[in-house]
This record gives sequence, C-alpha cells and structure tokens, in this order.
Amino acid sequence: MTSYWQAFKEYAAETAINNAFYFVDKDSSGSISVTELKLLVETINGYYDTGIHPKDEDIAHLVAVADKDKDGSLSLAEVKAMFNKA
Ligand SMILES: [Ca+2]
Repeated sequence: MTSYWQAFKEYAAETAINNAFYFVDKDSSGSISVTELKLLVETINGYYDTGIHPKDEDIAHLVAVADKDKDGSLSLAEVKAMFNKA
C-alpha cells in the first residue's frame, strides 16, 4: 500500500515533469529536441534545487537511451519513461 506522502511525491514529480515538458515544448509539437531536453532537466533541477547540472554529453546519452522510436526527439511518453513514470 502506498502511503500518502509517497503518493504525493509521485504526484509532484509527475506534475513537475508535465509542467517542465509543456514549458520547454514551445511550439506544442508534443515532442522536444535535445536542446529542449537540457532545458527541461535544468527546469526540474530548479524545482528540486538539486544543484546537478548535466553536461551536453550527459544529455546526449539520456536522449540515446530515452528516444525509443529513434526519431531524434523525445515525446512526453518517452520523457516519462526516462524518469520511470510511464
Ligand atoms: Ca522519439
């Protein structure tokens, strides 16, 4: 059974990912580029004040792993899967 706080944390993380995704997906295309993914990660880092700043090669690695359909951009589903929220 999931505790209230566990559920809250998961909800907050889900909301943060959704908000960050729609924030960086400026043209509302439903998918984001490598550059936009970097902005998304930085945005989520800002929410949680993690102090972690990924390098370009870290982002490239994330995209390589997360881009399941290999179209060179990340859909919201792919981003959520990347954060294990799918
Ligand atoms: Ca993709």
